[in-house]
Amino acid sequence: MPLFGTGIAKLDELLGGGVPENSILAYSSAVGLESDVFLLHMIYEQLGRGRTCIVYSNVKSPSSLISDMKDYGFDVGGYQNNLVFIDAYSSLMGFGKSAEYTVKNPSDFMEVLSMLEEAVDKEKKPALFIASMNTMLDSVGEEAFVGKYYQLSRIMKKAAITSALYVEWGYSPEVSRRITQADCLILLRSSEIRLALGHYLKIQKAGWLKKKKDGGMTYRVAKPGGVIPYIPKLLVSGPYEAGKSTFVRTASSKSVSVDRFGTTIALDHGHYEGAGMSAELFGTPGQPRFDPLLVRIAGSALGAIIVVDSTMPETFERAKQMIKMVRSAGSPIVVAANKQDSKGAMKAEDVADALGLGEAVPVVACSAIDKKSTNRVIEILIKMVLSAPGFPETADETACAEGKSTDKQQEVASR
Ligand SMILES: Nc1nc2c(ncn2[C@@H]2O[C@H](COP(=O)(O)OP(=O)(O)OP(=O)(O)O)[C@@H](O)[C@H]2O)c(=O)[nH]1
Ligand SMILES: [Mg+2]
Repeated sequence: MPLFGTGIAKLDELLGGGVPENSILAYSSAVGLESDVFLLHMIYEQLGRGRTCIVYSNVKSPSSLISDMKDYGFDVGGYQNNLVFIDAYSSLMGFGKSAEYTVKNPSDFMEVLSMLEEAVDKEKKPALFIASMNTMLDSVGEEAFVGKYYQLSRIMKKAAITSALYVEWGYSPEVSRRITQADCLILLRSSEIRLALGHYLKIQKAGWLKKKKDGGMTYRVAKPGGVIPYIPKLLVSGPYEAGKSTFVRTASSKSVSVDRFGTTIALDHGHYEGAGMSAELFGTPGQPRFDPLLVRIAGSALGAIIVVDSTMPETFERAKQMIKMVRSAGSPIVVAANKQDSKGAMKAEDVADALGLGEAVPVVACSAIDKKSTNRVIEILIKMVLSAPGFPETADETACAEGKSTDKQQEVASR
């Protein structure tokens, strides 16, 4: 069964490779997010694979949609022949005909349906995109929409793949029921409680996945770039001289560290990019006088790396103490058994035994001077972050329940 890519590699990964043929993929977005970028990603992806894309455009004119795509870096100039618009916007605005298919009266559901069907039949197995299902709903009225949804659904199923966007302006239960009939439902949200979390998506439904997926993906939207999987904060900490600054420096494309006589006296900061993901790394100094800072950053980070010097077992007690502090914040932790390239370094398994942490905290062999090695640690942590049960809602709820949100908001505000 062929799988259709969303154009966002990390999301495809979460979906088990993509969305199966003849599925309806619905993005259901909170109000006020740049959610149409998800459809634009997929249009660009499918055009790139040589597939004809039909776009039902009822929020913008086809030309402004094309110019939006260009802003995100999706230049469709070479694909004009495979990009077919059903313009349900221009007639509404009194602009006249601008596309191959123009809906004269977007509030006439019968006209909308017959034009969609005509286009889908003519193009033979196209990908179909409904740029805004809620605008369609508003135009035709709820009664008609609910009453004839089965017809719309039948047409959408004729396409090789359909993707539709809903912005949640508040639906009746009847409408919600239709939306949740989609084969794949992805919720787009922004976090109000944990401000540093920014935007995230959550896969609410994807029937073809054998195992129900927990978790989701945090992201940011960039022009160009579109949806970029993004973790706003990962903590890097550990005992004195363990290699935290080296870790952040090696792992980052850009990094800053404030050192005095070789020891860090302020935060290390670096920007990580790898495996279709980017993240901000924040390193705290190791001395106990900075512990309040450690606890504070752990509280707003989505995951933590504790770097330990595998040649210095005498520092493990301190490492355990730090892990305990970070653990109380509830985010996933990975221990980097660092300096594996040094003589006398204990193996990761032995470091794990000595720390006695159990399976929830993996101990990964690492040499902070080697980028492959730092990337491996970060990738393991990111996997844990994205698949944490209920993520990222749980993070919010935990923060809320623990009354940390004010703290977090203050911290973010003061950044
Ligand atoms: N051989 C080897 N040396 C390392 C490695 N990681 C760090 N070092 C060295 O260990 C020393 C301490 O590294 P830093 O990165 O400054 O450690 P830190 O944890 O930031 O130290 P503080 O900020 O002072 O707590 C430096 O001399 C590094 O070059 C490693 O993987 N292998
Ligand atoms: Mg340092």
